[in-house]
Amino acid sequence: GTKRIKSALLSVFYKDGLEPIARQLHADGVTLYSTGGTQTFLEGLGLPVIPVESQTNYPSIFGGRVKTLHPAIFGGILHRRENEGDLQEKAEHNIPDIDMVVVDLYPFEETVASGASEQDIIEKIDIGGISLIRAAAKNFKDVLIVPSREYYAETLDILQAGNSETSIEDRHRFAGYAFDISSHYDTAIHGFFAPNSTSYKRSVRSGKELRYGENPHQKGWFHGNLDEAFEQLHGKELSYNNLLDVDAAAQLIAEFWDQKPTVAVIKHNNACGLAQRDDLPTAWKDALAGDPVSAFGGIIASNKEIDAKTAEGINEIFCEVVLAPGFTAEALSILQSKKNRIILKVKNIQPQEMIARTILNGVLVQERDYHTDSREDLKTVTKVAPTEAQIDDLIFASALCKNTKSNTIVLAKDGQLLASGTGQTSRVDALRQAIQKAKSFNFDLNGAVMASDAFFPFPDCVEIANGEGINTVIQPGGSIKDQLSIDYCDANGMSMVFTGHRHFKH
Ligand code: 93A
Repeated sequence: GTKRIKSALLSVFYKDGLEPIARQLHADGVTLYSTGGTQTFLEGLGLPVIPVESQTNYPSIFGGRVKTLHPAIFGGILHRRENEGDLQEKAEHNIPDIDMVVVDLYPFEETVASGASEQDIIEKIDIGGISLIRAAAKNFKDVLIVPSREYYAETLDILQAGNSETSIEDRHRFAGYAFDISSHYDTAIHGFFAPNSTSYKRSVRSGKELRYGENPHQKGWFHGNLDEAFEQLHGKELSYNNLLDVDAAAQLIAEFWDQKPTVAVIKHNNACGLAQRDDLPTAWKDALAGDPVSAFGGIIASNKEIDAKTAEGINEIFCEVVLAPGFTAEALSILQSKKNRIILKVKNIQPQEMIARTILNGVLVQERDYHTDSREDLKTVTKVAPTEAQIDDLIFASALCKNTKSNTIVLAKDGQLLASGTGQTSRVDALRQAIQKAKSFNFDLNGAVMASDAFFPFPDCVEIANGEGINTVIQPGGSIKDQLSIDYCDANGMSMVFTGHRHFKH
C-alpha cells in the first residue's frame, strides 16, 4: 500500500533538476544519503546530507569505481520490511533503511557519441548506479526507484501530492521505468563491445516458439501476449501467418468497431471482402461476395456478436480464423463443428503504439498510423461535391485503403468493397487490378467511389476510373500535378475530395 519515505539515497551524474526533489524530501523530514559529488552539490544548496561512507565505514575507492557497492547500502535497500529474520539481521549489522533511490547513470551513450577514447568510455560504464537501480526496483514493494533524471518531474508530482508518501502503483510503475533504463543501458554497452553479435538473435529466439515461420522450412517465434486482446475459444494454435492475418483483421475491423454490422474477410493481410449492413448475416454475405475465391482459407472479422445465421453462412466456406466481440451459444457450437478453426473472442484491440521491423543490420521503428479520415478532413476540390451517401462510401473506402498494402486503390459502393488493387508497384496497376477483379465478380462499377492511399502523380487514374463509371474520388492530394486530375474531374462531372493524409502501408 502507501508508504512514507523516511530516507533516500541520491547518487546522480547530472545534478540539474535534482534540487526541487531534494528540497521536497528535506521539507518532508526525509534523511538524505549521498555519494561524493552529489553530496557536495546538496550541501551547496544548504541541505543536510549523510555521506554513504559514514554508513559503509569505507571510503570511496579506486577513483570512485567502488563507492556504493557495499552490504550496508544494498542491505538498506533490499531487506524485506515485513520479514522478521531480515529485520533482525539488519539490526545486527547496523544497516540503515533506504526507502528511495535516485540515480542518474554515468552517461555511457553520450560518451561513446562524443568520440571519446576507449578508456574514457569504459570508465563511463556505471556499475554501482545500475546495481542500485536494479536493487531498488526489485524491492519496489518498499522502495521507490527513480532511475533517471527523465523521471524527476513525475517524481516531484508524487512527492508533493503526498508529502513524500508513495503508493504501490507508483512504486511498481517506477520499477518498470527502472528496468527499461537498465536494459537499455546494458544494450548500449553490449552494442559498443559487440556491434555485430548474435545475442540479438538469442533474445529474439526467447519468444514463444511457433510451429514454423512464414514457411515450413523457417523457424518462427512470437514475443508478447495476446491474452489481453483475445480469448481463444476453439481451434488449433495460431501460426505465424495466422498471427499476421489476425493482426491485420483486428486493425481493420477496429476502424468500424462502433458502426453498424460490419464483416471483413482478410487474406494475406489485405481485405478481400468488407461490407457494412443493417444486419450481420447480410454483412457476411456481401463481404464474401467481394471475392468468394480469395475468401477460401481466410480470416473473418466481425464488429458485432456472431449469431447462428451468420455462423451457418461462415460454415459454408473453409476459413482459418473467426474473430468477433462475441458469439451466441448457438453460433459457437456451429463454428466449433470444424475442429481446427480458430475462434477468437475480442477483448480489447490495442495495437502497439510503435511499429518495428528489421532491415539489414538494424531495426526500423515508427509510430502507428492513428489517423482515420473523417468528414472534417475532407476538402472538396472539384466543382461538383459528393453527395452524403457518397461521402459515407468515401470514408469507408479510405479506412480500407489505410489498412491495405501500398500501392492500393479501393473501389467501393453502398458500404461494400467491390475490389481493391493491393501492393502494386504503380497506382495505375492497382486501379487496373481492382477494376478487372470487380468485373470478374460481376460488380457494376457505375456510381462506385475510388480511394487511393497516396496522391495521383498524373491524371491517368481519374481518366481510367471515369471510363468505368466511377465518379467520386478520395485521395490525400499534394502532387504538383493535382490540378490536372482536378481539371479532368471537372470536365467530366466527377467529384473529388482531398484528405491531406497519406496512408502508405508497405
Ligand atoms: O563507478 S561506479 O560504478 N561505482 C559505484 O559504486 C557507484 N555508485 C554510484 N559509479 C557509481 N555510482 C554512480 O555515481 C551513480 O550512478 C551516479 O551516476 C554517480 C554519482 O556520483 P557522485 O555523486 O559522486 O557525483
